[in-house]
Formats: sequence, C-alpha cells, structure tokens
Amino acid sequence: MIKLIRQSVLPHFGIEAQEAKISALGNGHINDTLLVRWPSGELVLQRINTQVFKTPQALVSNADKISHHLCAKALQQQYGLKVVSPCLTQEGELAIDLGEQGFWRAISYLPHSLSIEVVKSETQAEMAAKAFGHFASALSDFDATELEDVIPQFHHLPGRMDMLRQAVQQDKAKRLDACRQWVDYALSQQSLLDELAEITPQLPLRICHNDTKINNMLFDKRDMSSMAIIDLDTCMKGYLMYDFGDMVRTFCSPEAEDSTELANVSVRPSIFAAICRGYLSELGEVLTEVEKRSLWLGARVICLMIGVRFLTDHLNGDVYFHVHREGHNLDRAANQFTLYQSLLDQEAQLNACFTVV
Ligand code: GN1
Ligand code: MG
Repeated sequence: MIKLIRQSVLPHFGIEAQEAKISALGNGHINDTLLVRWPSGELVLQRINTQVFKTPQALVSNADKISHHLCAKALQQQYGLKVVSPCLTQEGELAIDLGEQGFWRAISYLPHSLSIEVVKSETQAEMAAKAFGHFASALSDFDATELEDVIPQFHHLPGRMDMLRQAVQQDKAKRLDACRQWVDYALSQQSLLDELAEITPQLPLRICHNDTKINNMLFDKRDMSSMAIIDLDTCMKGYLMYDFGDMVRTFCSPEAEDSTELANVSVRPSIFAAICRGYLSELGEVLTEVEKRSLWLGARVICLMIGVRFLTDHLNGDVYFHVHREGHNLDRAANQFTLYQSLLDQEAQLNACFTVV
C-alpha cells in the first residue's frame, strides 16, 4: 500500500514521494488512516472503504460542507473548537478515485493533538461531552437536506436486528454454535423496539455526528484542553439521542470496547453524570423535552445495537469491521452486551443524573 501511495496518491497533493514519511494513525475499524509528514508539512490521508461507504463522493462532499459551516461559525466567534478541513488535490478535487486501488482523500492534521481510548476522569468526560454538544449546537442551523445519507438506516435497530437474524439463518462462517448464548441474549431485547417505535416519531431530525466515540474528540496535549471533533464520515441527519448514546458507550466503561475482561466492564455512574452535565450545558436550550427524555433510550439502543452489529459481523465471517485477532468481533460483542446489561442494572441511579443537571 505504501508503494501505491507514494507512486499514485502523493503526487496529486504535490508532495515529493521520496521525502514523505508515512505512518498508521488512529484506531478506525473501517477506513485506512495514515499520517503523512514531509519536510514542509503534514496531512492525514485516508483510503475510504467503499464496501461500507458506497457513495464515497457523498462522504467527502458532506464533510466539506460541514467544515465550511463550522469555519464560518468560528469566524463569527460561535464555534470555539478547531475544524478539520479537506486538503484539495492539485486538480482542486476533494478526493482521488483510483478505482480498484482505492478512493483517497486527505484532511488537515492538527498539531499538538491527542486522542484517548479510555476516559480516565470525570473532567475528561465532561469536556468531551461538552465538545460534542458544542459541535451539535453549531450545526443546529445547518440545512439537513444538504447532506446525503452516506449509510442509509445507519442507526436503525430494527434493521440491525433483522440483519442479525439473517446472519444466524445463513451461518456463513459456521460460528453460530459457539455464540448462540449471545444471539439469544440480543434477540430477547425486543421490547426496546417498542419503546423506540413510540418515541421516534416525536423526535426532530437533526445533523448528528453519528460516531461520538471518545477517540473522535481531540485534546490539546499541551494543556489537555478540548481541541476538535474529528471523523465527520457519518455526519448526517438523525437523532441526537444516538450521539449521546455513543458517548455513554465509549466514555463510561473503564475497559476498551474489545477488552475480554468482562468482569471490569460496567457503566461508571460518575462518568455518566459527567456526560449529562457536559452535553446539556451546550444543548440544554436546544433540545426539546422529548429529546431530553430520549437520551436514556439512546444510550441503551446504541450499546445493544453495536453489540448486534459486531455479532452479526462475527457470524458473517468478519467482512465489515477490521479485526486483529481470531474472534475479535465476538469479543467486542460480548463486551458491549455486558456494558448494555450494566446500563439496565443501574437504571434508577443513572436516570437520576438527568434530574440533577
Ligand atoms: C466504526 O471506523 P470507526 O471506528 O470510525 C463504525 C461505527 C462503530 C464503531 C465501533 C461506518 O467506526 O459505527 O460505532 O466502528 N463506523 C461505521 O467502534 O460503521
Ligand atoms: Mg467513524
């Protein structure tokens, strides 16, 4: 891949291939992300996974529109974070389509930035939730119809449950027997679908980030202040309860998403409370009453749904998420179902956090 980048990608950005140092960046499960450094600059290069993002041109165009909007807000002193912007090719394009050899795009690299994988303190959680809330608030006046749905029905639990049922039926990788217990667990959570069907029609569609993982918020490593929200790949219209839910999912556990130390996987209530404080400090005035009530549901749906997605991919033979070991997707699913169960077990205590805010 490095040879291909040097020969066919870097020249489009006017970068002298021999002078460039290329290294892997981040922990994405879908795209390949690299940091390219050369004597007079640096950028982030990505090969978009076109099996997952079937309209990559829409993805780069969406991200471009969002970064324009945020830059305009920043100029009016209404957006206080840094913005990651696309780096155009020498031909003035947002991406390079090399067909079989990939769809490539570049974005600016933010010096002094730091991402974390596990939240260590309430302060980190509150700051990150505030940053994601600030991002959503800055996009609240953006015309949602301008963005294409890069992945239709992305956060759609009924559809994800159907995909799991189909994977079970096909059992393509012959792994069903060994994970039947988790399949039964996931399918037994049907009642969540009824709750969802009742509340969803009452919610406004807004521009959402749709991947508010802790490692998609950058800190400034010089003083650990909030720096930027990154990974605009799945920014599209949706329900903010899911952005809240993905923060709960990725901030609250003391273990990484794929840890097999299931005894340690649980929701830390103090971190949950910090997310509520941070997110609502930015969005308290923007959200409707029903939206506020939907946040608890969003947390449960997101945790269950990602478990369902990992389990489905395990049954299908690991064709969607990158895996780094045998059974990786099953480990992730078991971890996320455990986290989901911990949410259910602490319902009363966690729900009380909303009334304190
Ligand atoms: C994927 O590739 P990454 O890490 O940005 C996935 C998210 C999941 C996440 C799980 C397009 O995001 O939906 O929540 O993995 N992105 C896509 O960690 O499916
Ligand atoms: Mg992402």
